[in-house]
Amino acid sequence: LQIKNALSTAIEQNEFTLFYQPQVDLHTRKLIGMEVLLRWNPSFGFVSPSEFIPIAEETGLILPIGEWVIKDACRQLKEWEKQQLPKIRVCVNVSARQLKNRDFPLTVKKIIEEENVNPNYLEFEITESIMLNVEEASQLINELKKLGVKIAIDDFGAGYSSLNGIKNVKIDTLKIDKSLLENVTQNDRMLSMLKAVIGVGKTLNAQVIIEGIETKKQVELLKEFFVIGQGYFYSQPLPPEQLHDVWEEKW
Ligand code: G
Ligand code: G
Ligand code: MN
Ligand code: NA
Repeated sequence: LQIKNALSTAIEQNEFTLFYQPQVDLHTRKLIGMEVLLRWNPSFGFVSPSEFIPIAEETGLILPIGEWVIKDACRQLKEWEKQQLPKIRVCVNVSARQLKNRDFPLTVKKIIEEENVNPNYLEFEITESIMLNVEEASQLINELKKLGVKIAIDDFGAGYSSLNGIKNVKIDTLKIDKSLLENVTQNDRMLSMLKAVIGVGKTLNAQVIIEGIETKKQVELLKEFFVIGQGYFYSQPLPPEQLHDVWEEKW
């Protein structure tokens, strides 16, 4: 109950911040984007998103919170543009609950206009589970794509891996779940599976992101597949004030 109450006033109390985790092209070694990860610091201490996001979803608070996240990420995008940094995209996680709200595309359109950002640099990460209703999901994705924003399928290969769900929609990015990276450096069978899933992404003409890269060895192994990497090997998620160096980094 305490968490619920605190969550309902978290926006007005300025308790949310956004952290950003770099995404790096393994081949060109350039920074191409950042995943946006919400952080909450209420007066009683840090609460992890895996704890509060489910509560926000149950209570419906994910709607105003999600809107705040998109807005703040767009403001950050604008700020980087002002600083004339090389262009990168920001990738915002969205819950099924947000996507099921009929007004979602309109809300996104309003934010893009108000914050005056190029929608091509805004990507939404959605999980495959929303693809369970393929018809509805494809319609929504197409509506979002008309605004110029990009769509990524998150956590691909874990949970509901429905190829049926993505076969008819034009997705921009396939993010392969970190569980598929486990043991790839020791286990040929795991590597073959990972390669096959990368192949799915390529077949769909999507950019492929491998999540959870933690070692140099994994990078060496994956380089030849022309994928994008994200994970602690490159960087933890960081607050904006600690991100200055990531543009100059030799990845
Ligand atoms: O760093 P990490 O512990 O942030 O994230 C835990 C989980 O919370 C991940 O599954 C991530 O997708 C989710 N998450 C992080 N930020 C957001 C957000 O802004 N919105 C939603 N819906 N989920 C988020
Ligand atoms: O569900 P989603 O993929 O959006 O969540 C990403 C989650 O993975 C976040 O909690 C983020 O902090 C975490 N993460 C990012 N990089 C790594 C990594 O290299 N290893 C592990 N184990 N987790 C990571
Ligand atoms: Mn994600
Ligand atoms: Na993911």
